[in-house]
Amino acid sequence: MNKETLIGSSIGTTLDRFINAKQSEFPFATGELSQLLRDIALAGKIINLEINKSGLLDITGAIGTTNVQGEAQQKLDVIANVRFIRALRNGGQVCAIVSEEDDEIVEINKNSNYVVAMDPLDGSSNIDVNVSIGTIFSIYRRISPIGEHVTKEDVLQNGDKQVAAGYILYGSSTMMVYTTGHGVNGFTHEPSLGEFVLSHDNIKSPETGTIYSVNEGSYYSFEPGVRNYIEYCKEQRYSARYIGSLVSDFHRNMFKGGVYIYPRTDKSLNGKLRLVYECNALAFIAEQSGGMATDGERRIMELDPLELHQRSQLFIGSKEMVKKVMSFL
Ligand code: P6P
Repeated sequence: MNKETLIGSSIGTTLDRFINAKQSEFPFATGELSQLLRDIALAGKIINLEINKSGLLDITGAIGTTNVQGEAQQKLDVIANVRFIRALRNGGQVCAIVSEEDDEIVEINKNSNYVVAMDPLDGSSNIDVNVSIGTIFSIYRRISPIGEHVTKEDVLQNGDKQVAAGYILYGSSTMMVYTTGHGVNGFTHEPSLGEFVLSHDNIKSPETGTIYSVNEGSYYSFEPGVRNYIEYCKEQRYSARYIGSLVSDFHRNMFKGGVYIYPRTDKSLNGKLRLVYECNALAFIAEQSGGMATDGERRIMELDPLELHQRSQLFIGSKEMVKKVMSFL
Protein backbone atom coordinates (compact mmCIF):
# COMPACT_ATOMS: atom_id res chain seq x y z
CA MET A 1 0.00 0.00 0.00
CA ASN A 2 1.69 3.28 -1.05
CA LYS A 3 2.00 6.27 1.24
CA GLU A 4 -0.91 8.25 -0.25
CA THR A 5 -3.17 5.24 -0.13
CA LEU A 6 -2.06 4.47 3.40
CA ILE A 7 -2.74 8.04 4.53
CA GLY A 8 -6.06 8.14 2.69
CA SER A 9 -7.12 4.71 3.90
CA SER A 10 -9.33 4.44 6.94
CA ILE A 11 -7.23 1.46 8.08
CA GLY A 12 -5.75 2.37 11.44
CA THR A 13 -8.76 4.38 12.61
CA THR A 14 -9.60 3.61 16.23
CA LEU A 15 -12.98 2.06 16.95
CA ASP A 16 -14.04 5.20 18.82
CA ARG A 17 -13.25 7.46 15.85
CA PHE A 18 -14.93 5.03 13.46
CA ILE A 19 -18.10 4.88 15.57
CA ASN A 20 -18.22 8.67 15.80
CA ALA A 21 -17.69 9.05 12.05
CA LYS A 22 -20.38 6.48 11.25
CA GLN A 23 -22.79 8.00 13.76
CA SER A 24 -23.00 11.07 11.58
CA GLU A 25 -24.33 8.76 8.82
CA PHE A 26 -27.34 7.95 11.04
CA PRO A 27 -29.88 10.77 10.91
CA PHE A 28 -31.17 11.70 14.35
CA ALA A 29 -28.61 9.36 15.94
CA THR A 30 -28.58 10.23 19.61
CA GLY A 31 -25.23 8.58 20.31
CA GLU A 32 -26.78 5.92 22.54
CA LEU A 33 -25.97 3.05 20.16
CA SER A 34 -22.48 4.45 19.71
CA GLN A 35 -21.98 4.44 23.46
CA LEU A 36 -23.33 0.89 23.68
CA LEU A 37 -20.84 -0.34 21.07
CA ARG A 38 -18.06 1.31 23.08
CA ASP A 39 -19.30 -0.40 26.25
CA ILE A 40 -19.18 -3.79 24.51
CA ALA A 41 -15.66 -3.08 23.25
CA LEU A 42 -14.58 -2.12 26.78
CA ALA A 43 -15.89 -5.38 28.24
CA GLY A 44 -14.11 -7.23 25.43
CA LYS A 45 -10.81 -5.56 26.33
CA ILE A 46 -11.19 -6.53 29.98
CA ILE A 47 -12.08 -10.13 29.16
CA ASN A 48 -9.20 -10.26 26.68
CA LEU A 49 -6.79 -9.41 29.50
CA GLU A 50 -8.19 -12.20 31.67
CA ILE A 51 -8.19 -14.79 28.89
CA ASN A 52 -4.59 -14.01 27.99
CA LYS A 53 -3.39 -14.93 31.46
CA SER A 54 -6.05 -17.52 32.31
CA GLY A 55 -3.48 -20.31 32.49
CA LEU A 56 -1.66 -18.40 35.24
CA LEU A 57 -4.69 -17.64 37.36
CA ASP A 58 -7.05 -20.15 38.84
CA ILE A 59 -9.79 -19.11 36.41
CA THR A 60 -9.79 -21.99 33.98
CA GLY A 61 -11.80 -25.14 34.30
CA ALA A 62 -15.34 -25.76 35.43
CA ILE A 63 -16.91 -24.28 38.54
CA GLY A 64 -19.14 -27.25 39.29
CA THR A 65 -22.38 -25.55 38.20
CA THR A 66 -24.38 -25.93 35.01
CA ASN A 67 -26.15 -23.30 32.93
CA VAL A 68 -29.75 -23.47 31.77
CA GLN A 69 -28.57 -25.72 28.94
CA GLY A 70 -27.27 -28.20 31.49
CA GLU A 71 -23.71 -27.49 30.32
CA ALA A 72 -20.85 -27.27 32.82
CA GLN A 73 -20.10 -23.58 33.38
CA GLN A 74 -16.43 -22.69 33.07
CA LYS A 75 -14.97 -20.12 35.46
CA LEU A 76 -14.29 -17.76 32.58
CA ASP A 77 -17.88 -18.15 31.33
CA VAL A 78 -19.13 -16.72 34.58
CA ILE A 79 -16.40 -14.06 34.80
CA ALA A 80 -17.15 -12.92 31.23
CA ASN A 81 -20.86 -12.77 31.97
CA VAL A 82 -20.27 -10.63 35.05
CA ARG A 83 -17.89 -8.34 33.13
CA PHE A 84 -20.37 -7.73 30.32
CA ILE A 85 -23.33 -7.17 32.62
CA ARG A 86 -21.29 -4.72 34.71
CA ALA A 87 -19.96 -2.83 31.65
CA LEU A 88 -23.44 -2.59 30.09
CA ARG A 89 -25.02 -1.55 33.39
CA ASN A 90 -22.42 1.19 33.92
CA GLY A 91 -22.75 2.31 30.28
CA GLY A 92 -26.39 3.17 30.93
CA GLN A 93 -27.78 2.31 27.47
CA VAL A 94 -29.24 -1.14 28.16
CA CYS A 95 -32.66 -1.99 29.60
CA ALA A 96 -32.19 -5.77 29.55
CA ILE A 97 -29.75 -8.55 28.75
CA VAL A 98 -30.38 -12.11 27.56
CA SER A 99 -27.34 -14.24 28.23
CA GLU A 100 -26.48 -17.89 27.78
CA GLU A 101 -25.30 -17.82 31.40
CA ASP A 102 -28.60 -16.54 32.89
CA ASP A 103 -31.80 -18.57 32.90
CA GLU A 104 -34.04 -15.48 32.86
CA ILE A 105 -33.94 -11.97 31.36
CA VAL A 106 -31.51 -9.73 33.30
CA GLU A 107 -33.28 -6.37 33.74
CA ILE A 108 -30.71 -3.57 33.87
CA ASN A 109 -32.37 -0.14 33.61
CA LYS A 110 -36.01 0.30 32.64
CA ASN A 111 -35.29 3.85 31.51
CA SER A 112 -32.89 2.71 28.76
CA ASN A 113 -33.52 1.92 25.14
CA TYR A 114 -31.53 -1.12 24.04
CA VAL A 115 -31.66 -4.88 24.59
CA VAL A 116 -28.49 -6.97 24.30
CA ALA A 117 -28.57 -10.71 23.63
CA MET A 118 -25.19 -12.35 24.11
CA ASP A 119 -23.12 -15.43 24.56
CA PRO A 120 -20.38 -13.91 26.72
CA LEU A 121 -17.85 -16.61 25.96
CA ASP A 122 -18.74 -19.16 23.28
CA GLY A 123 -16.57 -22.24 22.98
CA SER A 124 -15.39 -21.81 26.54
CA SER A 125 -14.53 -25.52 26.96
CA ASN A 126 -11.61 -24.65 24.67
CA ILE A 127 -10.17 -22.20 27.19
CA ASP A 128 -8.18 -24.85 29.07
CA VAL A 129 -6.46 -25.99 25.89
CA ASN A 130 -5.65 -22.52 24.54
CA VAL A 131 -7.98 -22.68 21.55
CA SER A 132 -9.56 -19.39 20.41
CA ILE A 133 -12.99 -18.45 21.78
CA GLY A 134 -15.47 -15.65 21.21
CA THR A 135 -18.13 -13.30 22.52
CA ILE A 136 -21.28 -13.05 20.36
CA PHE A 137 -23.76 -10.16 20.70
CA SER A 138 -26.97 -8.81 19.17
CA ILE A 139 -28.48 -5.39 19.87
CA TYR A 140 -32.21 -4.59 19.57
CA ARG A 141 -34.27 -1.47 20.28
CA ARG A 142 -36.85 -2.22 22.97
CA ILE A 143 -40.51 -2.41 21.91
CA SER A 144 -42.16 -1.59 25.25
CA PRO A 145 -42.26 2.09 26.37
CA ILE A 146 -39.22 3.48 28.16
CA GLY A 147 -39.75 3.58 31.91
CA GLU A 148 -41.76 0.38 32.02
CA HIS A 149 -40.42 -3.03 32.95
CA VAL A 150 -38.96 -5.02 30.06
CA THR A 151 -41.25 -7.63 28.49
CA LYS A 152 -40.58 -10.95 26.71
CA GLU A 153 -41.51 -9.33 23.40
CA ASP A 154 -38.59 -6.89 23.91
CA VAL A 155 -36.11 -9.77 23.93
CA LEU A 156 -37.82 -12.27 21.60
CA GLN A 157 -37.54 -10.19 18.42
CA ASN A 158 -36.51 -11.87 15.18
CA GLY A 159 -33.05 -11.30 13.74
CA ASP A 160 -34.28 -8.85 11.11
CA LYS A 161 -34.98 -6.43 13.97
CA GLN A 162 -31.31 -6.29 15.07
CA VAL A 163 -29.92 -2.74 14.99
CA ALA A 164 -26.37 -4.08 15.39
CA ALA A 165 -24.58 -7.38 15.94
CA GLY A 166 -21.10 -8.78 16.06
CA TYR A 167 -18.50 -10.78 17.86
CA ILE A 168 -15.18 -10.46 19.64
CA LEU A 169 -12.72 -13.18 18.68
CA TYR A 170 -10.00 -13.92 21.24
CA GLY A 171 -7.65 -15.61 18.79
CA SER A 172 -4.05 -15.21 17.64
CA SER A 173 -5.07 -11.57 17.73
CA THR A 174 -8.18 -10.18 19.40
CA MET A 175 -10.69 -8.72 16.95
CA MET A 176 -14.06 -7.05 17.21
CA VAL A 177 -16.21 -7.51 14.10
CA TYR A 178 -19.62 -5.85 13.89
CA THR A 179 -22.32 -4.48 11.63
CA THR A 180 -25.07 -1.88 12.07
CA GLY A 181 -26.66 -2.91 8.78
CA HIS A 182 -24.25 -0.90 6.62
CA GLY A 183 -21.58 -3.53 5.93
CA VAL A 184 -19.16 -5.37 8.19
CA ASN A 185 -15.95 -3.97 9.66
CA GLY A 186 -13.19 -5.65 11.67
CA PHE A 187 -11.06 -4.03 14.37
CA THR A 188 -7.88 -5.56 15.73
CA HIS A 189 -6.88 -4.96 19.35
CA GLU A 190 -3.56 -3.11 19.57
CA PRO A 191 -2.31 -4.06 23.05
CA SER A 192 0.24 -1.23 23.35
CA LEU A 193 -2.54 1.29 22.67
CA GLY A 194 -5.28 -0.65 24.42
CA GLU A 195 -7.47 0.23 21.45
CA PHE A 196 -9.39 -1.63 18.78
CA VAL A 197 -8.07 -0.32 15.44
CA LEU A 198 -9.78 -0.73 12.04
CA SER A 199 -7.92 -3.51 10.23
CA HIS A 200 -10.54 -5.03 7.88
CA ASP A 201 -12.91 -2.50 6.35
CA ASN A 202 -16.07 -3.42 4.46
CA ILE A 203 -15.51 -7.19 4.73
CA LYS A 204 -16.96 -9.17 1.81
CA SER A 205 -17.23 -12.96 1.97
CA PRO A 206 -16.33 -15.03 -1.14
CA GLU A 207 -19.49 -16.26 -2.95
CA THR A 208 -18.21 -19.82 -2.61
CA GLY A 209 -15.31 -21.75 -1.16
CA THR A 210 -13.77 -25.15 -0.47
CA ILE A 211 -13.95 -25.37 3.34
CA TYR A 212 -16.67 -27.21 5.25
CA SER A 213 -16.98 -27.07 9.03
CA VAL A 214 -19.01 -29.78 10.78
CA ASN A 215 -18.47 -32.23 13.63
CA GLU A 216 -18.19 -35.42 11.61
CA GLY A 217 -18.21 -37.40 14.84
CA SER A 218 -21.99 -37.01 14.68
CA TYR A 219 -22.10 -38.17 11.04
CA TYR A 220 -24.30 -41.23 11.68
CA SER A 221 -26.86 -39.18 13.57
CA PHE A 222 -27.26 -36.59 10.80
CA GLU A 223 -30.22 -36.82 8.43
CA PRO A 224 -29.42 -38.41 5.03
CA GLY A 225 -29.29 -35.06 3.18
CA VAL A 226 -26.56 -33.75 5.48
CA ARG A 227 -24.60 -37.01 5.16
CA ASN A 228 -24.91 -36.79 1.37
CA TYR A 229 -23.62 -33.21 1.42
CA ILE A 230 -20.60 -34.25 3.49
CA GLU A 231 -19.90 -37.01 0.95
CA TYR A 232 -20.19 -34.36 -1.80
CA CYS A 233 -17.57 -32.21 -0.01
CA LYS A 234 -15.20 -35.17 0.10
CA GLU A 235 -15.76 -35.93 -3.59
CA GLN A 236 -14.94 -32.27 -4.33
CA ARG A 237 -11.78 -32.65 -2.20
CA TYR A 238 -12.83 -29.75 0.02
CA SER A 239 -10.92 -29.06 3.24
CA ALA A 240 -12.51 -30.08 6.54
CA ARG A 241 -11.84 -27.39 9.14
CA TYR A 242 -13.63 -27.59 12.51
CA ILE A 243 -12.17 -25.80 15.51
CA GLY A 244 -15.05 -26.51 17.86
CA SER A 245 -15.39 -22.77 18.42
CA LEU A 246 -18.20 -21.28 16.34
CA VAL A 247 -16.82 -17.74 16.16
CA SER A 248 -13.43 -18.98 14.95
CA ASP A 249 -14.89 -21.29 12.31
CA PHE A 250 -17.31 -18.59 11.16
CA HIS A 251 -14.59 -15.90 11.02
CA ARG A 252 -12.20 -18.05 8.96
CA ASN A 253 -14.95 -19.09 6.56
CA MET A 254 -16.09 -15.47 6.11
CA PHE A 255 -12.63 -14.52 4.85
CA LYS A 256 -11.61 -17.68 3.00
CA GLY A 257 -14.99 -18.93 1.78
CA GLY A 258 -16.64 -21.87 3.49
CA VAL A 259 -19.73 -23.23 5.20
CA TYR A 260 -20.35 -24.07 8.87
CA ILE A 261 -23.01 -26.67 9.60
CA TYR A 262 -24.60 -27.59 12.93
CA PRO A 263 -27.64 -29.75 12.05
CA ARG A 264 -29.98 -31.57 14.40
CA THR A 265 -28.61 -34.79 15.84
CA ASP A 266 -29.98 -37.52 18.10
CA LYS A 267 -28.51 -35.58 21.06
CA SER A 268 -29.60 -32.10 19.84
CA LEU A 269 -33.01 -32.63 18.29
CA ASN A 270 -33.33 -28.93 17.33
CA GLY A 271 -29.64 -28.38 16.72
CA LYS A 272 -27.24 -27.18 19.43
CA LEU A 273 -26.76 -23.48 18.76
CA ARG A 274 -29.00 -20.84 20.26
CA LEU A 275 -31.13 -18.67 17.97
CA VAL A 276 -31.37 -15.54 20.13
CA TYR A 277 -27.75 -15.00 21.14
CA GLU A 278 -25.64 -17.02 18.70
CA CYS A 279 -27.33 -17.67 15.33
CA ASN A 280 -28.97 -14.26 14.81
CA ALA A 281 -25.82 -12.20 15.35
CA LEU A 282 -23.70 -14.31 13.00
CA ALA A 283 -26.53 -14.44 10.46
CA PHE A 284 -26.60 -10.61 10.39
CA ILE A 285 -22.83 -10.49 9.88
CA ALA A 286 -23.04 -13.24 7.23
CA GLU A 287 -25.74 -11.47 5.19
CA GLN A 288 -24.06 -8.06 5.51
CA SER A 289 -20.81 -9.52 4.17
CA GLY A 290 -22.57 -11.23 1.22
CA GLY A 291 -23.07 -14.63 2.80
CA MET A 292 -26.16 -16.55 3.92
CA ALA A 293 -27.58 -18.20 7.05
CA THR A 294 -30.52 -20.59 7.29
CA ASP A 295 -31.95 -23.25 9.58
CA GLY A 296 -32.10 -25.59 6.59
CA GLU A 297 -35.43 -24.18 5.45
CA ARG A 298 -35.70 -20.45 6.29
CA ARG A 299 -33.40 -17.47 6.76
CA ILE A 300 -32.21 -17.48 10.39
CA MET A 301 -33.23 -13.83 10.77
CA GLU A 302 -36.85 -14.55 9.82
CA LEU A 303 -37.36 -17.03 12.65
CA ASP A 304 -39.54 -15.66 15.46
CA PRO A 305 -38.05 -16.85 18.77
CA LEU A 306 -40.55 -18.39 21.19
CA GLU A 307 -38.19 -18.72 24.14
CA LEU A 308 -34.89 -17.21 25.32
CA HIS A 309 -32.67 -20.28 24.96
CA GLN A 310 -34.33 -21.76 21.90
CA ARG A 311 -32.00 -23.82 19.69
CA SER A 312 -31.83 -23.94 15.90
CA GLN A 313 -30.06 -25.84 13.15
CA LEU A 314 -27.46 -23.58 11.55
CA PHE A 315 -26.13 -23.59 7.97
CA ILE A 316 -24.02 -20.43 7.55
CA GLY A 317 -21.28 -19.05 5.32
CA SER A 318 -20.64 -18.47 1.63
CA LYS A 319 -23.93 -18.00 -0.19
CA GLU A 320 -23.40 -20.61 -2.95
CA MET A 321 -22.24 -23.20 -0.41
CA VAL A 322 -25.25 -22.70 1.86
CA LYS A 323 -27.53 -22.98 -1.17
CA LYS A 324 -25.72 -26.20 -2.15
CA VAL A 325 -26.23 -27.71 1.31
CA MET A 326 -29.92 -26.83 1.20
CA SER A 327 -30.26 -28.54 -2.19
CA PHE A 328 -29.29 -31.80 -0.45
CA LEU A 329 -31.76 -31.42 2.46
P1 P6P B 1 -19.68 -29.94 19.22
C1 P6P B 1 -19.13 -24.54 21.56
O1 P6P B 1 -19.68 -25.27 22.65
C2 P6P B 1 -20.21 -24.46 20.49
O2 P6P B 1 -21.31 -23.79 20.99
C3 P6P B 1 -19.66 -23.79 19.25
O3 P6P B 1 -18.76 -22.78 19.54
C4 P6P B 1 -19.01 -24.93 18.50
O4 P6P B 1 -18.96 -24.75 17.10
C5 P6P B 1 -19.93 -26.11 18.84
O5 P6P B 1 -20.57 -25.78 20.09
C6 P6P B 1 -19.14 -27.39 19.04
O6 P6P B 1 -20.09 -28.38 19.37
O7 P6P B 1 -20.96 -30.69 19.52
O8 P6P B 1 -19.22 -30.14 17.79
O9 P6P B 1 -18.58 -30.16 20.21
